[in-house]
Amino acid sequence: MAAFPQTIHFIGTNTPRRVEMAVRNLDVEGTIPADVEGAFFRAVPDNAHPPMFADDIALSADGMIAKFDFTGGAVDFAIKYVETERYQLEREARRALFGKYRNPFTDDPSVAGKDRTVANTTPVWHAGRLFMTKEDGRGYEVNPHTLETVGKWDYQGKLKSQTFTAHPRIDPVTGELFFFGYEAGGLCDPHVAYCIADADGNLVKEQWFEQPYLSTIHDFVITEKYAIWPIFPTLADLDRIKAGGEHWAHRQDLPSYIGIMPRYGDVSEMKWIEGPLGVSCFHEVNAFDDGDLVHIDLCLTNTNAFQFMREAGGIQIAQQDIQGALTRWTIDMSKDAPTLTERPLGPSGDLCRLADADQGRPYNRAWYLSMNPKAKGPPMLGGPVGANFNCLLRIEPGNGRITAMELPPGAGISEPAHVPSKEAGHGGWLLSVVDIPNSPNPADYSSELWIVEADAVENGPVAKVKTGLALRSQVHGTWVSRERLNASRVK
Ligand code: V55
Ligand code: FE
Repeated sequence: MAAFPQTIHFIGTNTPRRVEMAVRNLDVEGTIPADVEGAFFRAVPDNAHPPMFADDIALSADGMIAKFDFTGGAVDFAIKYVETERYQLEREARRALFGKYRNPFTDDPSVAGKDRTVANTTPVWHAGRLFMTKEDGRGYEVNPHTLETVGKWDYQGKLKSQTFTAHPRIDPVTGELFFFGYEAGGLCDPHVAYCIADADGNLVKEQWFEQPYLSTIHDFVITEKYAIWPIFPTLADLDRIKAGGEHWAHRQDLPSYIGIMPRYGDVSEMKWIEGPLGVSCFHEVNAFDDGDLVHIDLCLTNTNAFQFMREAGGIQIAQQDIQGALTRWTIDMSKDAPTLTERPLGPSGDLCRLADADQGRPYNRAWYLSMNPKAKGPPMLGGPVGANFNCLLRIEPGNGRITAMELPPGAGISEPAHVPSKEAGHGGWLLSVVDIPNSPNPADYSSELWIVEADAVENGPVAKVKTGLALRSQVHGTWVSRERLNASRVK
């Protein structure tokens, strides 16, 4: 078998582990809070086979679904591949058959026309079902108890979009799932499907609109009144893809835009508002209505955070030189032609987390990951962009108050999940995997799940769950309570 390339996509916390397993009764240091009763699901890209091309990237790796299960203070761990069509074909062949990231023209001819998605980005829970999602295809339903793959999810044949975002938004009051899919009609289609599934999981609305350019739309936001797509100039080009090149190339010279329409409205009501040139964002924290004003809080950078998307656009900026800020964009919807105003809220960072109850509403706290300016030495290698964050921030966007949890030297942290508390006035808990180096060998680290009081991150963890393993980096995770797990559709 060919070896894995020794690039940032396959070393450090991106070292292929490829092990499906289940371990019971992990070692717990400290006490698991009684509120933490349920499951923390994580999406973990982990190549089942060495890639076809040496310049392959972490975003192409096969999706694994991982689960930390919390029952009465005991913690069990399990991880399993999502058995996508692609995974099954490659398992049968015992080698990679799909080529470059989002480029079907580089595939082995035997898999022409087959589903390329690896379902490796976000576990999504809605209406009693668990899905593994990636923006280039439809989601796959997964059994939340056994982690076995149930199959591709298309709302009983109703969904027309060929894609489903890894960042849908659930309204905490109505229970509706608001989602979209871009390149909805297939490769390089400019149409975006905007969809709503009701609280019972029925697809009740699907409309398509055209985006102003062929951008990568990773996330979107809702408010009580609006559905909002901030988009950024990282663009696809069919000729480049046909020539075997990259799907995405970033452009510093083109504007960003906000597409905004009433969330229960018609796509013909969409307004496009121009934003700053050359900026990029993968994740919005939240958005909310404030009279006629709409505020959108986003993890903004001055260029694309992924090196391969910058390089395809001829942009040479080292990872550590990227500038950014947690940023608030505000628009006044009482104007016929609204414009965008911008102000910084906090330091640069990404992998933000909002309490589910605050989705689309005015809010006074959120969490995200950042680089600690006081940390000595280089960041821990690995993760989607090749360098792991090393600091967890809590921000009060109303007043700018920021508190931080720092990590041991050289450690990396992945996106936190939030567990609400049943105790009135208590802000709940954050769960986050922290990878702590054991030796100078970047593949040698210990993965621990830290539980932190959500409103007192500066105090550090109240409990550490020791896996005794070096786990491959996750992308996103989600918390599902015991009540919801017990009421799952798949038993
Ligand atoms: C992202 C992640 C992806 C992807 C596109 O975090 C964007 C951003 C894990 O896969 O395919
Ligand atoms: Fe994401």
